[in-house]
Amino acid sequence: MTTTPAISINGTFFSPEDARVSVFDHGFLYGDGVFEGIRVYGTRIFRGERHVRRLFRSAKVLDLKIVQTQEEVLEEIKKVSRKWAEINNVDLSNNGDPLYIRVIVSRGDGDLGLDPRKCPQTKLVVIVDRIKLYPKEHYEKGLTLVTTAITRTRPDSLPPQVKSLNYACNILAKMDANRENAAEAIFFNHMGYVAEATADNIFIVSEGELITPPVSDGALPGITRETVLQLAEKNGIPNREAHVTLADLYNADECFLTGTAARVVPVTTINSRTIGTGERGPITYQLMEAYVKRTETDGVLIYD
Ligand code: PXG
Repeated sequence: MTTTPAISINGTFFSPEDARVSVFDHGFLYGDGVFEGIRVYGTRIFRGERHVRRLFRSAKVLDLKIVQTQEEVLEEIKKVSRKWAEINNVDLSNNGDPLYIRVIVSRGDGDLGLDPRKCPQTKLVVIVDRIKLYPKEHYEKGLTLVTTAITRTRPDSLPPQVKSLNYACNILAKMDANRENAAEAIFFNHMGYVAEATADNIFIVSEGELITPPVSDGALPGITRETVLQLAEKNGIPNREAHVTLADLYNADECFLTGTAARVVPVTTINSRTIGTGERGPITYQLMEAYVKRTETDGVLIYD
């Protein structure tokens, strides 16, 4: 069933045909802006406040002055989600595929120079539509990954914590994955430690312990990552943030990726090496199940 996206720009609804931004928008001209990808399970915006908080933290680094407060941005997301249900005549409490929310804040309209002072007002765009889950077989058989020679941006350049509109490096890395028919590519940082994948965080399990690279190694502070670390803690799975090397990846007992779109997805091959037994590992499975359960209860209600 095709659905119609619900879209607002600076608080005003637009049809998909009329939802347009200017060619002078600096998000378009320079990638000058930030974004979030969020999921709605049932009527709950999963970790809505955490996503909005990260949006503002990304914006702070770029000195993007978001006109709205965090509460107002969350309200806007709720409003557009309700609008989606209304225009598509869908009862969200009746399950079905989750919704996907894309929140973008761009520097706004300026001139052809890159000086951000020429952009008087930031632009807030919220797009809501349904998202399909990935094929079941990814979650059963696990993904094949490769490493990429593209390094994660250095913290003294574009800090990797910033979820900016500039994904050129991630796209180059993704092309490396595509070329080898792999699902994803793994970035190293400028020091040679594993950072993350192009749109997901990475975890390994080694001798019963869950390990993920720290944010200071170039991992985006993923909301799914944060949730998985909390679930590990709650389920008594030893966990820590630590440097991860290429050899650690190859020798891991288990490996998985986390992200809003992918959720928790096993990895069974990296650069032609079989990871662990080559099958989805038990701790990975435990966390996949725990994560899905968490999405059923955790979140900001669209209808309060
Ligand atoms: N690392 C990077 C570089 C990302 O872009 C993640 C990790 C996972 O973070 P969350 O908070 O989602 O657990 C991301 C996620 C999408 C989409 O449509 C998501 C991202 C980028 C592009 C598209 O889900 N970022």
